[in-house]
Amino acid sequence: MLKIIYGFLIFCSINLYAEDQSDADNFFGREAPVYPTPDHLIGWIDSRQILTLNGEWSYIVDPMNNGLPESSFFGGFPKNKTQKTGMELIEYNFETAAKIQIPGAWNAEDEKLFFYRGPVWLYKKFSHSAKKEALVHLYIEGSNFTTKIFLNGSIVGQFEGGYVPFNFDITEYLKEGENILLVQTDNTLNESSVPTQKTDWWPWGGIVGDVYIVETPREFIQNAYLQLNPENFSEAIFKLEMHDKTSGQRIKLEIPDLQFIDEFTTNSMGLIRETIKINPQLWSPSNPKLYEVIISSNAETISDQIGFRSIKTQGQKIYLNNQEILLKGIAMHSEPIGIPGPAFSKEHFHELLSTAKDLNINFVRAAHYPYTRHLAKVADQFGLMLWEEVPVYWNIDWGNPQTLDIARNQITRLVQRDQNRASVVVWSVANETPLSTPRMKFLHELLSEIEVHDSSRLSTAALLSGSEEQFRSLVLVLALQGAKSQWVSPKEKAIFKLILDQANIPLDSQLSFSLSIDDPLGESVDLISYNEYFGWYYVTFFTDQMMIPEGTLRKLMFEVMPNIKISSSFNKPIHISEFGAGAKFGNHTNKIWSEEYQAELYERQLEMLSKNPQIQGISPWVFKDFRAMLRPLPGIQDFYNRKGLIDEVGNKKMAFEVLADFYENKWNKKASSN
Ligand code: GCB
Repeated sequence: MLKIIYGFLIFCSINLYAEDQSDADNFFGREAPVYPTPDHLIGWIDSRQILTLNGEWSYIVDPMNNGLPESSFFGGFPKNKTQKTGMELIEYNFETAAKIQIPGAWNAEDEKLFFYRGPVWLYKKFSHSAKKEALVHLYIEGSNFTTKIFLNGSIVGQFEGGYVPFNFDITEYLKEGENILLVQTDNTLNESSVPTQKTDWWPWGGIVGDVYIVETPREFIQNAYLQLNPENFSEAIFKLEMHDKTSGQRIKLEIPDLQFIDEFTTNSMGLIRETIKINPQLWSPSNPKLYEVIISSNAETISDQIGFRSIKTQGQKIYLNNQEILLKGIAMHSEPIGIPGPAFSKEHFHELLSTAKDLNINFVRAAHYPYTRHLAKVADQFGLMLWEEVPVYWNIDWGNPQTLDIARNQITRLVQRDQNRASVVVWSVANETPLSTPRMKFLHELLSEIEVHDSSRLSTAALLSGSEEQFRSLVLVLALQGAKSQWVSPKEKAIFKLILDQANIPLDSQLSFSLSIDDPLGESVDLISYNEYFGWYYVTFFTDQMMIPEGTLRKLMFEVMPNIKISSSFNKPIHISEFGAGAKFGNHTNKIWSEEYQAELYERQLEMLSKNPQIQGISPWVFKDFRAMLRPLPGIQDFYNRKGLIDEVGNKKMAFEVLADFYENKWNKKASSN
């Protein structure tokens, strides 16, 4: 039999080779079918009629990507061919395959897959009997990074780009009784994906958010927006959108606690745009008041808990509900405390945020990609302001329209999902992206996309700045400090003096280092955000050049840090979106990687930052040690980025208290106690 197949293969391939190479390629694979893209996002998901598919799924690893219908000669895994007589040749079996928990990442749940980057198939059986008049959708809260979906052997569609929710109408593929859902997730990143190939966090693969079967009426409310009118606190702006542009639909809006009830009718585009009169208590960190909001049509009712607040900047200040506020923040990754893999559940975020609250924060930077919707829901309840971000990170494929589509889609879905969360006060479109014209164009597109959906929050990006020339002057500041210091060795002193001589700087001069954040994107964002690593990375740039031991330069850097000036030519508030140092919990050597070094760096940084009046917010890097492929150092990192204030299981490092004390006792109490 095999011989015949091989004979047939050889015959065909020779034949095809002679005619056309692309036909030959098709013989070994097939032409890729069309994979539809997801539908418009369904909002208010937690109040819909849902069947959860969370729980145990089967999985098969497919490193050669052989299971797709287009890449397999035998039709691929979606056929889900099963043994009937014992004579069928089948080389996979989902029924007997290993099991995994969804939501969850296969590279966290299966040790063998820890470093694996490629396709994995996930399989779930479920029974469902839908109402006749209903539409049935498959909703996935997040799946990394390319996802292909098959239901009962049919192609449902594909979603490119991870972390954000998407849904498909699956009504036509559903069967009464047992259904088989097969999802291929591929966590490979490449130069045109978002994020791009290289990131300082783990590319968790799989379905990393809730999976629901959602039933809606045929004419259903797609999404609705209800937020305070920033111009008038006794008004809210109400926007609603019907699926399929259903016009003339009567919609009732109720906010029982405010005794508000009114009815509206959708226009010819299936939309409502209204200003309503309410007089809510405003949401703030000290009073995170949420109101139940109920929206109903004659076919369905949806509801949510919504807080009302305003956020804006004016000059170099930030205002929450028209009161000046400092953003006392911490940056995070979406990884739970003590559990390997990504954070996805209400419980995960509850624990993360309640532990982070011990830092006396009022703000969290949720870096570098969207987390599941539970984060902002918990933050709403906790009174924590949030920065949400898309994974446009480092140098991505700026000129590629497909890359832009992925990023645009991510920001749109994030905004559509979290537009009613009072906690979300900042949308960030990028992190540390090197300056170039295509980069500017790309990021402007993302900023305009936000503007289309929600202009009520602050926009930002963690910018890059500091020219080579600026940093060269830091060398002189360090040399001057060194030349004047008592503890520096005579040999080192001689080098410092030589450097100063060459630059014509007398020993009795006063020098301090000034950094100006002038990235031209600053023009287009509300908040000038900047990541800086004084005391950690920055000295390593100069050690070779200056021929001075790194230890000496680190010490000098600590001495000069409190006088460093940070400003921006844009008359806007600055947010220091990152600073930090690595430390292994329990390492008390006083050297680099020790808790003491990290704590001292925090002391110096906080002194420096609080002396710079344009800085109105900070979110040090980072709350918890997180998984990172870029961090192999044995015994210290072991593939964790160790800049956490707690380690991966929750042990607090010394710097934790330094920051908590700063926020509680030292940083402009008056303005930030809002
Ligand atoms: C950065 C990046 C962040 C890294 C961090 C670090 O500037 O924004 O993703 O993890 O530095 O630890 O180096």
